[in-house]
Amino acid sequence: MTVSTNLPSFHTPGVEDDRTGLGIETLKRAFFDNLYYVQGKLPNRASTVDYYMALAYTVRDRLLQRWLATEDILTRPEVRIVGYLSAEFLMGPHLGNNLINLDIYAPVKQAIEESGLNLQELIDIEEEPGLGNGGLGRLAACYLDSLASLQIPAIGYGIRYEFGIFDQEIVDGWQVEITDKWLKYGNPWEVARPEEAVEIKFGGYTQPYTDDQGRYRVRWVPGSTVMGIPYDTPITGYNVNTVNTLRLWKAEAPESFDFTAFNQGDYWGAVNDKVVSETISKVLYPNDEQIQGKQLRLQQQFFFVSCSLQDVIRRQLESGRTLDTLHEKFSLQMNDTHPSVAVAELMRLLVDEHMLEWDHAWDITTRTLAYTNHTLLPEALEKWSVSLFGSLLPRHLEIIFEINSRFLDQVRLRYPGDEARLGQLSLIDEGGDRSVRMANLACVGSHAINGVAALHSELLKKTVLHDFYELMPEKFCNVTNGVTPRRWLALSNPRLTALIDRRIGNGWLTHLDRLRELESAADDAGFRHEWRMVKRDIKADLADHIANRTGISVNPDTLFDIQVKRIHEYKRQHLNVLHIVTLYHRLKQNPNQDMAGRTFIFGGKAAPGYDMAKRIIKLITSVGDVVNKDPDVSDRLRVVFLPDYNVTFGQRVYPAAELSEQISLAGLEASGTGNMKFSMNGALTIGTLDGANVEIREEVGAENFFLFGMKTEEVTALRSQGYNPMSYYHSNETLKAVIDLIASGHFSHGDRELFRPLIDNLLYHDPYMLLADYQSYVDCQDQVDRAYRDSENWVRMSILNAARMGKFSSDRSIQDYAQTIWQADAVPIEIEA
Ligand code: 73E
Repeated sequence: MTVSTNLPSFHTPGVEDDRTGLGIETLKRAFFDNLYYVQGKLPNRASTVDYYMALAYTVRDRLLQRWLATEDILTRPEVRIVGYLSAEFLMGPHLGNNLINLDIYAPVKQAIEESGLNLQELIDIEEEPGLGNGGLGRLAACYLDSLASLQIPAIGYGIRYEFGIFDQEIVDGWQVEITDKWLKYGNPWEVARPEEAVEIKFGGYTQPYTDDQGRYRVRWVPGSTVMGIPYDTPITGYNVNTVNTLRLWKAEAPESFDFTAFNQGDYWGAVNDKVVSETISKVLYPNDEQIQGKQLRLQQQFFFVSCSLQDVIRRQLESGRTLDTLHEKFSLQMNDTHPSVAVAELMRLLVDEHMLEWDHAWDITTRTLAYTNHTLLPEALEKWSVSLFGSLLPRHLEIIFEINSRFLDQVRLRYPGDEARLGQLSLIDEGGDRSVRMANLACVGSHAINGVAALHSELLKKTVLHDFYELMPEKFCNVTNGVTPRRWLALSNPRLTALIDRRIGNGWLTHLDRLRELESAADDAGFRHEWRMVKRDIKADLADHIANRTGISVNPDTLFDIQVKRIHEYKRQHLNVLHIVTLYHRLKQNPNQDMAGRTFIFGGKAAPGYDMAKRIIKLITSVGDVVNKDPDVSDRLRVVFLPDYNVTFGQRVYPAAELSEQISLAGLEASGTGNMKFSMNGALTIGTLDGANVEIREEVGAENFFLFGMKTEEVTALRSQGYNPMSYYHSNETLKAVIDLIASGHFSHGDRELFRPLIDNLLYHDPYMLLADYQSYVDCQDQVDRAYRDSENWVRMSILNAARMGKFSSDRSIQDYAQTIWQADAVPIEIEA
């Protein structure tokens, strides 16, 4: 199906429109026009931010026709829409990405340069919308890019947090959190749509009643109301007319409030109600995979889910359809359990508000919703205490009890007398303080359940969702994660992109499997030389950046060994540190030790309340302080912790990497996506058989991947056998020396207490089994060292890594979702000239 739009055009033939034209003179005129009329500035008074804003509006003008055309086709009854429900969208800066996707980078660069400005400077000044914690939020952003690029009509639904993920500063080696004021200068990419605001209710009580047909019904009498105001951001597809929408909801107090209260003299009360309402979308919870069970978090979840479902229902009815066919027009994907209250809210909307029969509503609900699980970590499984849930959402709690009762009846028929299984499958955890299990709710209320990498999907079936798998195996599937090569190659690594273009032509950015055509180039010495030169230049740029940001000078001719991701014990940044201290110890013992110089680069945020993670940051910076200043080693070892790792910095760091650290304990990293970004940019991986590492290794070939560590089955076996970390400490002389060195205060000015919590945890508990994997890791790192010194072969492996990453384009992931879960098709849009 190709659709053309007949939206009115305001174009006068023969005259380039200031809002759409792409001629250099037109672009310049439009740019200064926006500076004057939108920013209200003359060039001699304008700051870089003003120029950035003027350019952003100039670019936005140029996508509006396509955006409106895409919005227009959503109203057609036959067009199927994917709704991606996610509490996080970690979009990264928009300007550069839109220049690439609209294919206007070159003319805009020329226009900006002819205006005496520097395009890169304007791109760099954009404050990124950090509305996510890490991989899960960034995945949502990559998926929006691919949905648009594949011309699949889609809407991303989430929360417009006023404060996104905090900015990280490092003070005296420790993380300090600073509020992220991303909206400070305004946001040129969003359009508020207050006319499409919806009402969201909380609290109160429920009341049974009989309707005019004599049927038993329930009415919810809420205790309070807030408004959800949609803010839309255009999501451009790459070289296509599709421009989808990211719709983020902001919470506001209903307007009527303040006036009545004001008239009654309760000025404080009126203002306070407003403050309380607006708190809902105030700040992103900065915890990655650690649930705190705070009431505000449940309010946020319900808020954006209810806003989005009401929006979906409005669109369904406005397209001329009835709610009986909601599942034919919409497919709604729940990004983890964060939006899983959607199961209960969609039932409530259909049954209580739109008067459908329960069974009919249930059929529609389960055919509309699907659930992606992103983690096996027990501390990330969402549960809400029944009393908290009931006080905030009394009607939803009743609905969940009803769903549960009907569901458990079916389970009883299938497994008569199996009380233990019933207890496991129940939506309610009856142990201790009773709680609602959101993963169970999501499983029961969805027609599809997927994990995010092959290994993860298998482990889901064997462990946390085992009973659900036995009961409903047909719902389970795998969709391995992917990342968008537009942002993670074309935008972030233009030099490598140009080199690849010269070798294999273009077209590969949308058909990433075509990178395989580079395989033969790996044997071409000339090409290897060019590849090496590109990497060398980018490393030099990163070295400059590191010097500016931290004052640490690093040598671009050393091996750039990089670990960037959230700081978490299961990701084992401290295993990386044990290796660094091992090398340090070796060099101190034998200063003539033959080894390639290495620069270890770390980046990542710790959840503000996660003491162990914050101490790991302090350990990295402390080891760096000693190593970088020690003349015995500092020509061969450098350790850098780069503050405030985010999407913008990721775009600098992946292209410069030579070794990618993916060293989680096997079975704990569901997929990982940084691993893909590194490898696409020609870094080799040192990693465990965990998450998507397994599939990356399959694709690039075992000989081009540095594998170490226990496999999941070995981890399970060791644990059940009774793991004793101390035995590794006593039986491994180097390991003991390394741990003793840290414990002695060598890296903490003699303070033996600073790292004691970390060391004691390793020696007495070691839940992530660093000590068990230590020797295998160090041996593997020695292999890396030898491989790096055979530089021709290293470059060969680097080229082969990039060449074989086609599978990990998010385009492939989205095609998998579209075929197996959403049944969604491309709808190419024709725009009349
Ligand atoms: O392995 C990653 C995965 O690549 C996983 O840890 C991450 O999701 C990525 C994308 O699939 C993830 N984040 C969360 N759960 N899994 C999470 C949980 C609670 C709050 C915020 C994020």
